[in-house]
Amino acid sequence: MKRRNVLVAMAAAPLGAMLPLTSFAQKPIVLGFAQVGAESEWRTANTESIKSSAKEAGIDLKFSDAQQKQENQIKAIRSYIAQKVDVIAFSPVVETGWETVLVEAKNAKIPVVLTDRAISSKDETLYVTFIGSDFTEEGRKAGRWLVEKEKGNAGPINIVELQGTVGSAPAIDRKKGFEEIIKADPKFKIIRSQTGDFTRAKGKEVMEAFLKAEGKKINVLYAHNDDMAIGAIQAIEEAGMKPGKDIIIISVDGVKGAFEAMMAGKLNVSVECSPLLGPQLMSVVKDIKAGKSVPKRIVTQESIFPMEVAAKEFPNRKY
Ligand code: GYE
Repeated sequence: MKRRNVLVAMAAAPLGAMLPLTSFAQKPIVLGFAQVGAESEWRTANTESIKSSAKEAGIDLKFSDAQQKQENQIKAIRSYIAQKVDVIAFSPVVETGWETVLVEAKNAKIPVVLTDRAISSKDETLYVTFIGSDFTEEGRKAGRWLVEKEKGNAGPINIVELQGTVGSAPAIDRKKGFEEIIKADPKFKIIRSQTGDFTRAKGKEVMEAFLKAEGKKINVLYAHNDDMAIGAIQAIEEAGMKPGKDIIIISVDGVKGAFEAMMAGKLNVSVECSPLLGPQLMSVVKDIKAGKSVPKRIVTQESIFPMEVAAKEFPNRKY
């Protein structure tokens, strides 16, 4: 600031409260958010959380939907850089390939916040913080639930896996965490594993293929999100089998659709992954603008819901 402007600002500051909105009034913080898409119930709740909490926080939100395509997200980030927004936040659809655009943001001195999904980059100066769940732990919770459930069953226990979007942090980590737990006992076997891209339609389609290939051999389905599990439930019913009984189903997210499926006895358990990241994001954005230091990693607290507690928990669910 020029010396004269500093003096004007100083003189105006104490009067701020008494004055009507004038040119001295602070401009709202502008946040550019590049969303993954609208692939699941989780994502819809996440978008809603970000939009409503921006409004509440008085933050001017620029929002874009990349339809699950990295190139679209990169374009959106570039346009936020060109618009000189105050902060950029995004949920990276996949883990790799972000360096170039993030260096551009860094050179433009625009801080970047990662929400929900992480990137895999050695350069930690490319973003200020990562707010989101511990996906590996979610995978472990799913694995531990299964180990406990199948205690006393000699096996073999044949598992089919519906993976999330190829190369995405939740797909990579939920697989890793689950395998880490079940590999302790060789009776557990993953006989098929394929991506269903986190959508109901793909989940159904891939489950149909699994059923065609393996039929009654399948004992367990592990789906990386509820939407794919819900799609698969349909495929299982259409094949004349009982989801939740003939095939044990484990999924992740804990969205309302999963609770409904659990109450109907068709889904055995859902590991919680909270999409309600908006309020945390807005407070971090404000802290960054105020020059406060923020932790490099902010982990979301979560639980696990077996079908036995679904009816009791359902009224408390917010997404
Ligand atoms: O589990 C899935 C969504 O990144 C945690 O993305 C998120 C995942 C979530 O499509 O439903």
